[in-house]
Amino acid sequence: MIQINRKEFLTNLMVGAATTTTLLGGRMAAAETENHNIQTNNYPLFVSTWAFGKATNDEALKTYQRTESLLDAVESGIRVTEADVSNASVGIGGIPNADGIVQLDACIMDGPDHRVGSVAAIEGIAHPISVARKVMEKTPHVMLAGEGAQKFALDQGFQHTNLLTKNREEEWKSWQKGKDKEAHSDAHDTITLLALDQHGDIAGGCSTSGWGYKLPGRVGDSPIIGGGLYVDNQVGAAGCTGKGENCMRYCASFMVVEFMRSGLDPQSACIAAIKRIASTDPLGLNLEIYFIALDKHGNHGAAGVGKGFQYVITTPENSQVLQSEAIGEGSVGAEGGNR
Ligand code: SD4
Repeated sequence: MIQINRKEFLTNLMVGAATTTTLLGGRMAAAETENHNIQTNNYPLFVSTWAFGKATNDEALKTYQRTESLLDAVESGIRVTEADVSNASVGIGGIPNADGIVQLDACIMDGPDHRVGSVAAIEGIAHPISVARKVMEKTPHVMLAGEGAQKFALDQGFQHTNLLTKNREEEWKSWQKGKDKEAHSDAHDTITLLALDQHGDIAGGCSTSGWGYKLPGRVGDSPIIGGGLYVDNQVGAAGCTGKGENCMRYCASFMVVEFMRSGLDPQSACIAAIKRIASTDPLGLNLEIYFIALDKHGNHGAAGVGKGFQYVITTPENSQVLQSEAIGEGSVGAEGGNR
């Protein structure tokens, strides 16, 4: 079992805090680090998970330039990924659950008013991010799940859509015949999108079909506020992708934002959250979790376990796929120690 030594963890945090002091010392200092600091005139800024987030960000930027609405930008960007049938982990074409039914999770969060809308295990609706937004704007609730979420969507005018594509159905059938009926744990790639405008306002959203061949009714971290996504308009935002169970159990996105509140820059906050979780969890670093984060000033960062992961940064000047910081197995102490 890989565990982090408590003293080592505290030392790591102090290193992170030192980096932050440099960052807080001035924007030029930050620009010289690897923290991808963004100039203040380069807004809006979009940060999303995985390389497919580039199309998401590009659409979000176009929408923002037309509407000046961060929520419109987040919704329209995520809809691009949801509509991509070749993407096996989001929206139509997503991997189904163990019964061969595609169940989707999504949420959206509005920084300035701290409003949230979320849907979980919704079936037969192609754009759960848009349903989540309706939950936020048209109901007094935060989250709708399962049949209730679908009924609400149909009442709001969304069309019933078959989300299971031929390819995914064939794969599911051969999975069913296979001896190994374990859920397809590596078949998961949420789109999570964080957005910041020139006023310092923040919004975010995420959408996923979740863990492939999951138990029917399983809900991941993506629609759970503080788990898969968290936005605090005073501080910044963070989102998680990967094995949702390992984010939900720690309110991981909330944790990243709270680390930023306490002074860490976004990348250090992502690293600190991973190390914090690994320091107490029996899984150690075998967590399969990946974070993106941005702060109110346009600093952004990412980190994941193992090989890390790709994420995308987009501004009006540039849209680029970056490789996150990777927290490798053993890099935070494999000898055990205090938990
Ligand atoms: C889930 N976190 O349902 C999502 C899936 C994901 O990269 O993000 N995969 O657990």
